[in-house]
Amino acid sequence: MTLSPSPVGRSRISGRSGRVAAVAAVAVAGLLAGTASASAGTTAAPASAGATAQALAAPDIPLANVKAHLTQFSSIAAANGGNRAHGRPGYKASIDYVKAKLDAAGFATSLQTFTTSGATGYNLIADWPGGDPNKIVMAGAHLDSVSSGAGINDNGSGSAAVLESALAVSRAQLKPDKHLRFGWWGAEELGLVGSKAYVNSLPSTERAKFAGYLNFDMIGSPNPGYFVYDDDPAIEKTFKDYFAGLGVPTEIETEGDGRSDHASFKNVGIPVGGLFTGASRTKTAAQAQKWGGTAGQAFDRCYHSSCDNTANISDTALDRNSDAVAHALWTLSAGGTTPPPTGDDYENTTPLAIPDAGAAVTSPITVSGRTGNAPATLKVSVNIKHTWRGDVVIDLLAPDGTAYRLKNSSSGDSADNIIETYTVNASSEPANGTWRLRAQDVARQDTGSLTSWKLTF
Ligand code: DTR
Ligand code: ZN
Ligand code: ZN
Ligand code: CA
Repeated sequence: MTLSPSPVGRSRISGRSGRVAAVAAVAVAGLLAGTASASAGTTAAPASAGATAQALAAPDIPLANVKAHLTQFSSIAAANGGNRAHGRPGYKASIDYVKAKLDAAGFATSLQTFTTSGATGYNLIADWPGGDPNKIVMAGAHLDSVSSGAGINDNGSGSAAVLESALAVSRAQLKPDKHLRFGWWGAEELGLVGSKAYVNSLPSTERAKFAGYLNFDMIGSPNPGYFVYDDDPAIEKTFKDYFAGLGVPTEIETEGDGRSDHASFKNVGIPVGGLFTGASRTKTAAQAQKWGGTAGQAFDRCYHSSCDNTANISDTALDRNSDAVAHALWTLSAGGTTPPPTGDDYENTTPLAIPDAGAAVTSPITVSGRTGNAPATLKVSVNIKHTWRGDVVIDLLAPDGTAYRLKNSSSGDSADNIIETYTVNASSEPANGTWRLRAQDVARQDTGSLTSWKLTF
């Protein structure tokens, strides 16, 4: 029988902020490239439900978990002379904290030592077992601070986001096509020393196995900008598509190469990319117009200062960037980089309002000229803008009206937007005919609209 979404009870003070908070994991992924045009169809008659879909996209990274790591880094600094700098006890304590989390989550970890400025430095490398060992996707962040403070934005933010994304890989027991590796670097503040030591330790045969290195250094600046490294085009597009899906404009990171650990990888020909929310440069009026925040003020007024503490973080920036880290890992470690052949995709890009706590709406795609049934792995890519995505129930309706539940409502999932690719076993359905996406907002307040959706056979 068709799952009938029941009105979701909730207490709320006003709008989304007053709702009862609850954590719900909702996956997010960019839409696939390449489309065939679709013609309009007619509204489907309701019918019995079918199988549930399984999302193939990154989970939401809980901001609370990322901030808990920042709290730990802050405590470590407080207990060790006020910093987590290279050669100081606070740095090794930071390494030990991160390593313990990863060991407990099933990663294969190793510590790499090096010497600089008369002190031993440490890199932490963590491999997620599985995936093609000849295609490595690596995410990294420097873990050291400057000696003047705890380094919570620089670079606790990047370190915590990469750590929590790795833990999300473990929670999901992800089985990516490519091999996932993670790195936390020492002595970046002394001149990218740790990451250079790591890359130099790799024989050329190992370097050739890297499909990409993703760098995250300062991704929670209190007066944030949203900068994407403009190095490898595929990596850059992955990040830009993600933020476009959130409706957040991005700019190319222009502080120049060599400013963080991705340079060590780029210098040996490994494709790189990454995210940055800004340091001591000043936010312009135009940037404040598109991103909010304060024009004429530095993106991070506490850059390399003692006030780079847990108050020196924008939760919104840290949340969005942490989710972007996970999105990039899931996306770039998945199968081949070639999109499905054009002609197997059918897309409807006609926007459709989803009435708040109202009737379901449907958007049609008519498929013709195919033979036989739809595949067991029919991909349904959905792009819905909504200010409280937990309100929305989504079904795929086959041409004969059979409904396949893609997403249930989840009270309290207050995050924005649904950008997700579902996989549906539609092998019992003839491919040709008019398929429909049915969306319903089942809770009052907060509303949204379908931007586009796509079928990939
Ligand atoms: N060098 C980094 C901060 C930094 C400055 N510009 C960029 C551009 C891209 C990433 C990081 C940075 C540090 O102080 O750690
Ligand atoms: Zn720094
Ligand atoms: Zn940094
Ligand atoms: Ca609503």
